[in-house]
Amino acid sequence: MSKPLNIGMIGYGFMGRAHSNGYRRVGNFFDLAYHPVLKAVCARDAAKAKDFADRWGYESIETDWRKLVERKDIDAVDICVPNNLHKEISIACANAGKMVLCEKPLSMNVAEGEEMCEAVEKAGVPNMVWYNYRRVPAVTLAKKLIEEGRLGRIFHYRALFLQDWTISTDLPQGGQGLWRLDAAASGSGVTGDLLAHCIDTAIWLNGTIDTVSAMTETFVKERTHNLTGKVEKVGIDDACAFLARFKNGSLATFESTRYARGHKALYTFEINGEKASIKWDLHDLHRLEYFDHRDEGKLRGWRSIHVTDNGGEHPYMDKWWVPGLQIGYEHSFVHQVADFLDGLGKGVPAEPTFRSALETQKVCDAVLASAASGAWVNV
Ligand code: SOE
Repeated sequence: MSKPLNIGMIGYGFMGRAHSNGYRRVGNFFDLAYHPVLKAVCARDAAKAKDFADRWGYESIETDWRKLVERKDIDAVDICVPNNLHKEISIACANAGKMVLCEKPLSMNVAEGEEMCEAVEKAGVPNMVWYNYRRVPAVTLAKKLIEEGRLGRIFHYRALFLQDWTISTDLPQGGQGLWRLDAAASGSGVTGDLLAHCIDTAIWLNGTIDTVSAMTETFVKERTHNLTGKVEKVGIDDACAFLARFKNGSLATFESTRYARGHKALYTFEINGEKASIKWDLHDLHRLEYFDHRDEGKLRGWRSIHVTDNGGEHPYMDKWWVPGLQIGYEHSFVHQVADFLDGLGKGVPAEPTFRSALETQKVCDAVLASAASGAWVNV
């Protein structure tokens, strides 16, 4: 019999839905020591909280996050609110002895992240940050291939995350849905929102990033602020590109923008090793491209692995349908919930913990510092 784990969700936007879907579906597909119980959702607007609770099956609502954190019937708090609230809520959760699952990026900056790590570690509460792309089966397979040494020495890492949704100068900044454009709420633009994903995957697959050289640009300098109604300076980076050196000696390029007309969420990475290379593309997320130089000459070429084999060869796929039938974006969250619950059962923390996610934050801070100074910055 699995044990209940009572979840309190703070926030009800896009990520609130993605995580709730993960909690609801996990028990249908995974055998775990714990099963999530959707106890309460918190939003300042009671009608919106009620609507969300009804749709997703939360038992109750709160309109003040402090009340939710203090509730005796909540075991784990899921933080799905803008980045400027992550620190205060996480620390309150730790002090109240609650487990914390925090949406990415961990924090506004490294200093905040350090405080958050100290709080959860001092309290000894399980904690995790939602870097969901690690749990796309093709990405997890890439990790497995690298760990098996199939690529050999790694020379290059190349990552892109391209979108086009903020090109219009009429788009306001701030408030629900658009807080990502407001530096006071988000901390940064594409660096914390999109490159943080690329950096998390890169560190996971290829190890520590030592040093970076970055440039950023804010193409639209002023936007009306939704909360004040005034035209205000835009403080986020609309685009960011950086060069990096990994500790293992490999070189990297990272690029992200919300101004790449035609691209919606084009997250891609390519890794070139001495013996083999791999490529992945979020728009075609169930495929992993693999080139192995050791293949027989006449057959050598890029192969496109459809990562849907449920015979135990492809990560997570034994839990889903039959070979050849795909899963998608939302399943990466189901997998992350499954790994968190599995970790609880086994007493092994699911990655990335706050401490691991702080490494990504350090790279983000170094990237922004380098863009500001024009110099190479050590992470
Ligand atoms: C931004 O548009 C966004 O929703 C990010 O906030 C998510 O983290 C990313 O996965 C998709 O794009």
